[in-house]
Amino acid sequence: AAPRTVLLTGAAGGVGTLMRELLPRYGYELRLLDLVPVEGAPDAITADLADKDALRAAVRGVDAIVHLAGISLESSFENVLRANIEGTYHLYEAAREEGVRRIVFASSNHAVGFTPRPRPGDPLIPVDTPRRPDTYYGLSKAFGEDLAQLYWDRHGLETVSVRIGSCFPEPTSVRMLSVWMSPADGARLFHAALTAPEVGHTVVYGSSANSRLWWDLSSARALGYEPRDDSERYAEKLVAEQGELDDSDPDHAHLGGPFCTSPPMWPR
Ligand code: NAI
Ligand code: 15L
Repeated sequence: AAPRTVLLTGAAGGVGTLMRELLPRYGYELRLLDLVPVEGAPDAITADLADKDALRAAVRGVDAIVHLAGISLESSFENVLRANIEGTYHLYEAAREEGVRRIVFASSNHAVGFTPRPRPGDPLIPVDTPRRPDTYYGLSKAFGEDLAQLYWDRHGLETVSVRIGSCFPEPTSVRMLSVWMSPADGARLFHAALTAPEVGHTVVYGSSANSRLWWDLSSARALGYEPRDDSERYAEKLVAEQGELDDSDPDHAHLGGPFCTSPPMWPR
């Protein structure tokens, strides 16, 4: 049966705030969790991914989990280890113990960030391209994907790992014209990932149908995802402001963009 009750971790964050609004339109009842209180949601669970008892209670009785919580930029190895590597492990353990059937894991393009950026006419980057993390952050997402594979192979717990490009209301850079996932397409993709009949562990890229797309969306489309947005309508303005990507600029050489050279740092 299609999942109804879904735990949304990281509900106070940027993507969490967007999905809190959009996913209920597909009929889901969301249970929210974050390290910090979720504005306007007094019933949200305030818990750290390090708190095993809280996670066990949070996943009890849900049909599926959309796991967004964690550090979403580069940070010290110790911070990334605790929040993203150990935290994701604790969540998978709680899900296994409570018999949750499926997790949608917010992976990132930064798991493959050092892959050279395809130039116009080059083939799109496939999902099975070798992992090339660009940061400790990207490394933690590569770990999460491997953890998901382990829990499928050993325990039959299914995951769709979504290597999100950039999920924000609008693209704000020329790079984002290639990697943008509109919030509405993000909700479409999460819904497809929650409802596709059998997924095992499936890795997909999370983007809209951008004219300048860098990677292959076929594994996402195979889940039933039909993106409707294209960042190209923002292209004229962004290119006028910033110019086209520069082949000689190291910030523009790889999928991960500036994460490969001077990654934005997690503030806390
Ligand atoms: P965000 O930083 O806005 O939100 C992350 C949330 O996780 C925050 O509300 C934070 O309080 C919570 N959190 C952090 N550590 C926690 C812990 N130990 N226990 C419980 N909660 C904790 O990030 P955003 O942009 O909403 O991203 C959501 C997820 O999607 C992240 O896992 C991120 O890595 C991933 N992602 C996002 C992309 C984007 O374009 N926004 C691109 C690629 C991946
Ligand atoms: C990510 O993984 C980050 O969480 C997000 O804040 C963006 O920077 C995004 O990647 C990106 O590559 O633009």
